[in-house]
Amino acid sequence: MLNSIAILGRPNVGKSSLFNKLTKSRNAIVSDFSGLTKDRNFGYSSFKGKQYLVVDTGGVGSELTDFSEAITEQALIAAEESNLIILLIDGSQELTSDDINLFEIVRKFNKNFIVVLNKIDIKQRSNAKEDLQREARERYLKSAQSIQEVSRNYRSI
Ligand SMILES: Nc1nc2c(ncn2[C@@H]2O[C@H](COP(=O)(O)OP(=O)(O)O)[C@@H](O)[C@H]2O)c(=O)[nH]1
Ligand SMILES: [Mg+2]
Repeated sequence: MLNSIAILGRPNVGKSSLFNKLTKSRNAIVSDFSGLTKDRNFGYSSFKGKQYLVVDTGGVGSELTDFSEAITEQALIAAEESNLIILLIDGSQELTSDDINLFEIVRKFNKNFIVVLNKIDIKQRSNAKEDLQREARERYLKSAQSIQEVSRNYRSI
């Protein structure tokens, strides 16, 4: 079966941009307005001779809109069905409680995931990376999980 990668994150962090980059397409609508990606969006990517199914999802966050529940449900289905979750964070902004909640949700899937900080080209850098590392350390220890698990699941930052 094809390995699949699900891209999750709150609205506007750049999920669809990353999807287009990975699939070398313009299939996903990229926009400054949040909430445009409502359903899952599928594409293919190849890397080192292997093919991957890439799944773009709608933004998950606490802001309630007409479709937010359905969007969240679709995103979680994509995560559930994937072999790897990319949790995308906007590195130009400070970490939000929605980022942290999503981090917890993704972690609980108990599958491989990587956290990717996006928008690092924007000059005004934030403390997102450091805060995320601290949150991860504190939460893992609080929930009595081993540090080893941190390094296995929590690879990229
Ligand atoms: N500066 C900068 N802008 C980005 C980057 N990635 C995405 N964007 C912009 O952020 C906005 C939201 O991107 P989009 O891919 O639609 O985010 P999504 O809602 O998470 O799918 C768009 O205006 C993108 O052009 C990045 O790496 N750097
Ligand atoms: Mg999108």
